[in-house]
Amino acid sequence: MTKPFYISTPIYYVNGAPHLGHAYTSTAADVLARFKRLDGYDVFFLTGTDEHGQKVESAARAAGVPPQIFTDRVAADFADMAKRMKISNDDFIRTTEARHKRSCQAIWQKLVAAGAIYLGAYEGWYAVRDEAFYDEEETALKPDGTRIAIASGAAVEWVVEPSYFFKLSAFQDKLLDYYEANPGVIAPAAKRNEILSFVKGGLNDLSVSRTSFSWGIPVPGDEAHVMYVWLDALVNYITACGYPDEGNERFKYWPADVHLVGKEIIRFHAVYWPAFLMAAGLPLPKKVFSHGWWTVEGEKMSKSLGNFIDVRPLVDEFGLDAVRFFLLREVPFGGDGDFSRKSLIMRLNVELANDLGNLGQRTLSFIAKNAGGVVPPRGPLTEPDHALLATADALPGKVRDALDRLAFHEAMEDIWKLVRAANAYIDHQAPWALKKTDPDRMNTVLRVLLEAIRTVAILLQPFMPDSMAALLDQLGQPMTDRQIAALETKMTDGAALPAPSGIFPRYVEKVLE
Ligand code: ME8
Repeated sequence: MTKPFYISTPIYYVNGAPHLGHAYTSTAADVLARFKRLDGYDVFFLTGTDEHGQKVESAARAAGVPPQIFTDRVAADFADMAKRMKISNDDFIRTTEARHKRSCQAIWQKLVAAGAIYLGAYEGWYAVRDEAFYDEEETALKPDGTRIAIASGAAVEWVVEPSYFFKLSAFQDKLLDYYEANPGVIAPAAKRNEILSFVKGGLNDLSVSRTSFSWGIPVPGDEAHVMYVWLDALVNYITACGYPDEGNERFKYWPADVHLVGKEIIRFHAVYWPAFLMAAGLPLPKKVFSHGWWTVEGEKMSKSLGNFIDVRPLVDEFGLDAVRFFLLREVPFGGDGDFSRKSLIMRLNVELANDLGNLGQRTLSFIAKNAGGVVPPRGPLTEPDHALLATADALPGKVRDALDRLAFHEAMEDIWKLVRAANAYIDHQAPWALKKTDPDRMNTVLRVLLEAIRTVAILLQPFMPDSMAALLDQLGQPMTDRQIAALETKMTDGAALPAPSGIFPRYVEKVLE
């Protein structure tokens, strides 16, 4: 039986259009999902949209359309972005779906039955932009007299309303035990420390319903209340597994192996979510990984600057795989990064066109011209052959290990070490010089190169699915044999190779800056 592997992205708010930040998380999750599938896992990959709450309701009002029509429209745009980025999600959940309402109401009842929910009144600060409550110490007064949340800069307002509360305060020790027993559960380490000190500092009960607006899931038995949008949103991860029907086929995927999130929502995922699950008696996620934030040309993306980048025009201009490659290559995963056209073009030209594109192109066209267009047989191996093949053989393990730690940049760097080593190997072995003097040796050199290129192509499929499919076609690798395990079998002597063509053209900036 294949092992299940469940990875999720956050479900994105539909108050605005999808942008680079959303595409980033989804692409990273997609790379891991694709890698795990290639590595023999039974993967469930979930993404979707977060459609309730005050923020979405007011965006719909500003657009002058009823919230359901508004969310239908924006959710379709998110689904389109996912499709254009070739995100291979197995489901796309929308929190306005009937299955989700049922699931949220069921878990609510579970929490009530467990004695974890009580009726009270909330009085305190609330930031609509973050859909979050803040203690006074977490806010600051600006010189103009308005108050903001220190962490995010979002405006807060004083809210007084009846509210149901979740007894978060009762979960402090249980949460600390959970973190202690599962050292890798919150990553990277800096985030783990941040969450640990937050929880050690003591937890207040959490307001989990609102009465001042109605765009949400009604609280069962008290329909004047809608559920707090974060409770509603987090539950999506089990709704998609069929909750409350725990006998559902999908339930085998729960608990999630990785919830991938941006750094600003780690607290919701690493504190509130496990506490809700503990109260409901459900298994807890195995890992919550938070990545960093992108700025654009040095600026934070914001409504006021109007500098949100939509990835789709970039895909049209540079090609899908170049964009996917850039997103995961440019910054160490977990850290912050900056998007600029200049660095995108640079990486595309240097690493894709020069390093990888050339390696494939010069090897394959040389074989087409000088080795009969077939996989050349290999003779006795020399020291440099062994060295290159040993680097290739060790690579699947290295990439697997890096991706298990969500170190996408490290996986890429390991792959590029082989690409660079293979380019240096061609230069030193100079197959063109062997053509007349020692054709058998030439064949061996070409064969060693082909094996190295095939290793690179198979391992890069999750990052660049289209171009690696094209490269594997050119290597004559059967469609049914492109799993990581296919690398355990050598290529077939004499197998015909189709006519090669370039995969990564150099990008020439059309307009000079
Ligand atoms: O927070 N850089 O939705 P959201 C990198 N609905 N990633 C970014 C980014 C940036 N500049 N901007 C956004 C929500 N992201 C909730 C989540 S989950 C149960 C509910 C990515 O639309 C990043 O993954 O504000 C971040 O966590 C997410 O989009 C926030 O999306």
